[in-house]
Amino acid sequence: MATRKTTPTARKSNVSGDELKHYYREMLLIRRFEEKAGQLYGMGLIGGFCHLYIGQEAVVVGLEAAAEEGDKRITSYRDHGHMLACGMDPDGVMAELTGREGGYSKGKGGSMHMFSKEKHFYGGHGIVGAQVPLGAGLAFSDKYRGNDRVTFTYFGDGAANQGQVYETFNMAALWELPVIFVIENNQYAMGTAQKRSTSTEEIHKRGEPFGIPGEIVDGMNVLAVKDAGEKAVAHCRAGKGPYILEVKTYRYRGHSMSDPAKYRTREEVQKMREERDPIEQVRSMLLSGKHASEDDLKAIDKEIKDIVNKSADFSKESPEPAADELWTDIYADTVPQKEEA
Ligand SMILES: Cc1ncc(C[n+]2csc(CCOP(=O)(O)OP(=O)(O)O)c2C)c(N)n1
Ligand SMILES: [Mg+2]
Repeated sequence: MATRKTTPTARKSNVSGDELKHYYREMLLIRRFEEKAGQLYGMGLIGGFCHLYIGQEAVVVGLEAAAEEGDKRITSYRDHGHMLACGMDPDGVMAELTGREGGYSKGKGGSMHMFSKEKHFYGGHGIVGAQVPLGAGLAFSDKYRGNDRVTFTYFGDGAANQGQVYETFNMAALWELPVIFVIENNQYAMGTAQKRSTSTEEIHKRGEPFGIPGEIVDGMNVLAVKDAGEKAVAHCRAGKGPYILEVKTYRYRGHSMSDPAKYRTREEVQKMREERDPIEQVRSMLLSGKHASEDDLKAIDKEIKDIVNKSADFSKESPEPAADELWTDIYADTVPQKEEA
């Protein structure tokens, strides 16, 4: 089965300034939003678990650039970036983090349990790997309905060692489901480095026994991610079945908010930030290609800061849900029907 490496500098020369600015803005929104979430957590305004996506922004922004209206996405608990990248409202996401009525799950779900039917975002899942069969199920629903939508099913390098992933690979290949399995390989599963937990470094090859093609992608380079995403999407839309993208990335912050980080050195993190940061890469492309000036970038920074501050204000001002909300939103009251041809 074909596997290949994506060139990190893919399409550097023919990318437009507007496209680069779009990626810059989207990645910066995620980064600033997550930094603010970290602050609110420190202030005691966010309860429970909270897993930040800082460092991994190019993965979801690159893949969203390859998606079209109606495509679906589902992911793990490290999910705020995915929500923002698919166009969910930062106010609603932040208010859900603080457990308020204005949140996407009316304050009843929190960080790991948000959904948007409108944006085709199916969570937010706290059980490691659980979203993988669900993602194949979403793809099955599209195949059943006869449309050409694809589902992006994101999971981590740690989750990739779970049995249910391979049961899913088997069914997805057997039924030629339009699902892209995106392995966000940030090199750690909580405090366990990939080399301690995983028998082979090449997770993208794990689809081979099922006939699923896979490739490694430079997840710190948004252009490389978009290119790989477009290829995977074309494969799925053409009815050729599932595709695996192992996107090599890195998380700068702890696994969740309480992480002593004894499993890696400060120097390792610092080196990644200094040499591979996805936002800095786009920033320097914008400046060196004269697509934007320092002042243009400052204006974007300000625009993003305002959006994030507004979401933080909203998340503090929105009231807590009423106690009788405990009894609502438990069962679905409509069953989706097959679309007319
Ligand atoms: C079934 C299950 N086992 C264990 C856990 C505890 N746990 C939460 S995150 C995690 C590590 C997952 O790592 P990875 O898949 O690499 O994702 P990352 O956190 O790096 O994004 C573990 C073991 C869980 N939530 N669910
Ligand atoms: Mg991981």
